[in-house]
Amino acid sequence: MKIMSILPVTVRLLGRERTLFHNQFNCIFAKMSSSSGKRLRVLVDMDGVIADFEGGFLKKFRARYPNEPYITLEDRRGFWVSSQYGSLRSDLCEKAISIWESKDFFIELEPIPGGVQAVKEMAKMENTDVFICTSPIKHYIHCPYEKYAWIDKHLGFDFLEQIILTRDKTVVTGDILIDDKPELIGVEPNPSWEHVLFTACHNKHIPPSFSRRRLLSWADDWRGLLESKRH
Ligand code: DGP
Ligand code: MG
Repeated sequence: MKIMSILPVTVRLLGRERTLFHNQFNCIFAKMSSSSGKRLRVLVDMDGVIADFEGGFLKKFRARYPNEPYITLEDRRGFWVSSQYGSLRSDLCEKAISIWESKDFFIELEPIPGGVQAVKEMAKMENTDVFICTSPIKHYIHCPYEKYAWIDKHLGFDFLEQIILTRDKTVVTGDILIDDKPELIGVEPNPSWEHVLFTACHNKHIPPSFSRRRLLSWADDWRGLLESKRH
């Protein structure tokens, strides 16, 4: 009986030691390589890049408000879902917000095809550090917890070390930030990263720009993109 009650604690502690060892090893290794300046730091956004926020929203909006008008993914324009719903009819703005403020919204988001696989693969690449850089909504009762739970579920427990939760990504340093939000603004006017726009239903109509590269999907050449930043 006693052994049975001690066992989960022991397993938890062993899990923690394994993580600590893994991190210490990574830190030492990171320092060794960074002295030669070769490590690449990749920041990957979550909603709209590896987790299907737009698809999850539309599915739950239609289920909760079956008699209300909605915007198909084809017709989505602009980053802010609530703004577009509000312009359809003013009360739809609040109804839209109620969807992502609900329990289980973030944890139940489907992975975007190829995203989880790509992140796992890049994390295994030599001289590469990958972080999930994501902005939680300010209604914090469910969202931050569920973002952690989503990463645990899809990328594994050890990947929890790689999460950066911030509402201002400009203060985070990195070589590249793969993000579907067209405008990333914050207190730092010159962020260290190159913003690569990940194509999403709300941004696909934005005309091509010389100054900003795109990743069309995870089937696109993300390996080449990373390689281009190593030189
Ligand atoms: P990120 O992908 O890290 O840029 O996070 C953006 C967050 O903003 C994500 O949780 C989705 C959420 N979001 C999308 N549309 C709206 C909106 O109209 N209002 C608010 N408050 N949040 C939104
Ligand atoms: Mg996003």
